[in-house]
Amino acid sequence: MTIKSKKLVTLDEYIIQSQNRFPGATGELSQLLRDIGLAAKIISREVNKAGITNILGNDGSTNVHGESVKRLDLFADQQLISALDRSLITCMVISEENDGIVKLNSEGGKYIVYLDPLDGSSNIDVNVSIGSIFSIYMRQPRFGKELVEEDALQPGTRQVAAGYVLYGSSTIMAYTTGMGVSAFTLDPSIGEFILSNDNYQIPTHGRIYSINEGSYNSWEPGLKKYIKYCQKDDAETGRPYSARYIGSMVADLHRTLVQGGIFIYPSSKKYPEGKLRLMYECNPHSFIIEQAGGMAIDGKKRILEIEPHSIHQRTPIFVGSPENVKMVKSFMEEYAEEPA
Ligand code: AHM
Ligand code: MG
Repeated sequence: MTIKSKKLVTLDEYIIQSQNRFPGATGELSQLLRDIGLAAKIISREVNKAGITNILGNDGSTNVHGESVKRLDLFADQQLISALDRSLITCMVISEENDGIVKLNSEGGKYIVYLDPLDGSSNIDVNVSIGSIFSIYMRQPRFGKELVEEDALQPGTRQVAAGYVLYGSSTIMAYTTGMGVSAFTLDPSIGEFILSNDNYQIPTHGRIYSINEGSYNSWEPGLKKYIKYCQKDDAETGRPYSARYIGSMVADLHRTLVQGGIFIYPSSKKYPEGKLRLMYECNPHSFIIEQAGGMAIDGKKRILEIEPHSIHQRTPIFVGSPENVKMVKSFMEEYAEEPA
């Protein structure tokens, strides 16, 4: 009797196999990714039973952005930071939930990690997909000196790895180390992330646009015109496009990666600089989308080339299939001088 079975590859096996392709690798980045994978499993477990464990709702405090902090946000923050602290590879963490840098026990560790521990907070209490986001940098030149915030202010092009965990109808972890995008689906029955796609390619053109249209009146003219273009009938380009907006960046970006199209969070009257954070929301997603063949800009230039001036800074973002991003850019250039 021959037994034909598909070889299942776990996240840990995959990370080790990838590391083995680089004979000089120290294994530290691999360990760091495995630490994040472990924390993600713990967070996923809590998210899945949130309604029965008294972990939903507000914590009563506000974070550095003045937003009310949910208990699950804090739980995710603690899990990720303590997982990174345990393996003594990371010297500091910057997280949406903490005002300044968080120095870890290994001040000599060579990695700096940005985290959005639980993104999509407004969706936590209503059982809609949420996610964790991470972005990893090497500590730069001033090795040996005291760690300061400036050490973490590096453009997105210097990310050595980035990824997200989506707690959706299933839990998926996707990451890149600059050699394509791999994704793993959590099999809760065995507690393992199993490889589900090791080379995501975003469609060059997609028929979905994703933006919070409630702010339409305060957008710039070119963006308003682009959204009208998306809604217009045209059989050749498959318009009207469909509108999809979950309100959790991880979920909206994962759909964009798989199905193509465009996700936009522009500047508006309420958020003149855009709402989303450059270092732990836009850079990691832009790295992933570019690695899958997509594009990410702030309206004019590439997100990954923005020189950061602050760890919590915001930026507008237009990200997705290359043809869609080029099209919205051309609309905004064409109507740049028009009054709002
Ligand atoms: P958060 O970090 O407080 O969760 O806010 C970020 C979220 C993103 O996930 C999402 O894309 C965006 O906020 C939605 O904002 P809005 O409700 O303004 O459309
Ligand atoms: Mg967030």
